[in-house]
Amino acid sequence: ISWFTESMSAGRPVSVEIRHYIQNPAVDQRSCAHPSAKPESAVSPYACQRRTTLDNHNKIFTDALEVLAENLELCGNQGPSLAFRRAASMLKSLPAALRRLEETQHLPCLGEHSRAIIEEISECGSSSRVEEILNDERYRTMKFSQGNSSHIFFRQCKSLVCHSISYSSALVAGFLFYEDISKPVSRTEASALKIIVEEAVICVNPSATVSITGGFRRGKEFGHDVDFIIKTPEAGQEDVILPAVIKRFKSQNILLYSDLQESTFDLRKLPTHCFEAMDHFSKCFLIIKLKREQETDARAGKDWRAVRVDLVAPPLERFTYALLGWTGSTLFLRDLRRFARLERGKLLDNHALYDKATNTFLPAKTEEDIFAHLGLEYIEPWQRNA
Ligand code: DCT
Ligand code: MG
Repeated sequence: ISWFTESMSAGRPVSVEIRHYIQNPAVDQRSCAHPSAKPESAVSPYACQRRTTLDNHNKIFTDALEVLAENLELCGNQGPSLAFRRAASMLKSLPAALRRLEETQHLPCLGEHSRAIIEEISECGSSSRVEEILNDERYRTMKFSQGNSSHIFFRQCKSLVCHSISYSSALVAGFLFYEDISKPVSRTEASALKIIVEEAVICVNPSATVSITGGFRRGKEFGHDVDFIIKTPEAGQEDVILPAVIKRFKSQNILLYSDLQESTFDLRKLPTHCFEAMDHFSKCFLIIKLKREQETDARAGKDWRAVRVDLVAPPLERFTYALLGWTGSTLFLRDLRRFARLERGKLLDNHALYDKATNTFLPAKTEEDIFAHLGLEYIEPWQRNA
């Protein structure tokens, strides 16, 4: 365990569990319950069969693997990048820090490259390849210039473009509010936005409700945007609510940018086989002016910041699938769909769950119903941080 205590002592105190082990050398190693120690407590290769909270005990490894993944993404190598993301995600789900390299032997999602990185960090405290990337001009320009904001801006543009908004209008909005939208949104700011969105939605339709989704529903303290899902009990209301909400934001003078995507949802076209694509629900991508508590901006008179907000309004009978999809994380959902298809012969997306064996759609009133249909233990939103 020397590599561990050495590498950990740099940034964090040695964990209680390690101290316990040091103080009780006679303790049978196998009785120190560690997920990788015993085959019967094997870690699943699917993120949807793991509970991944924000309490990451292997940050020293996952940070490094995510740098590698991010660098590959910036170079357009999505496949190899995903392998590093999967490795990091699996390590995040472990209930304790890795103590010995041998513990990785029974762990899934670790390819030759990920293992080599773990080994090097175990022995030297850092990875030379990761250090190289962190010092690389290109990577630094993307990630660190102007206080870490370019990277987030890049993500913002990527996210707007993913949502198939025209590049030019997204870029114009991105540049206009660059400084603000490149700063992370806090949970407090997300709660303030929820009040604003709720007020507008209820004003337009008193029977509609608003729930926060995305990272904040999973318990994150910061996000790059705030995601909301709107539930309308009357059929057809989902198509008219978003234009009305946008109109209200405009009249309140808090709308800085909006892109409304009208619903292209068609029940007859289900099941879709295109799982990575955006869903067909009515949705909008907004930049909203959020009043600050204190005027912290250097430029006098600016008592607000710009925040990216996504709203989605699915038809009532699609709500549960949409809620599950919009809660993420992206990797958790990717694996849930993959598991459904490969292990259960079912097709899951943000619109429906379809059983290929019986050619039927499986109904779900709650997220628990979807997990039950898939024969999976229920995973709470705060355990979906894969
Ligand atoms: N999503 C989806 N279909 C897509 C893309 C995303 O259903 N094609 C879901 C996955 C997560 C959710 O939408 C919100 O997306 P993000 O805001 O990008 O993710 P996040 O987890 O909320 O991240 P952050 O906290 O940084 O906002
Ligand atoms: Mg989000």
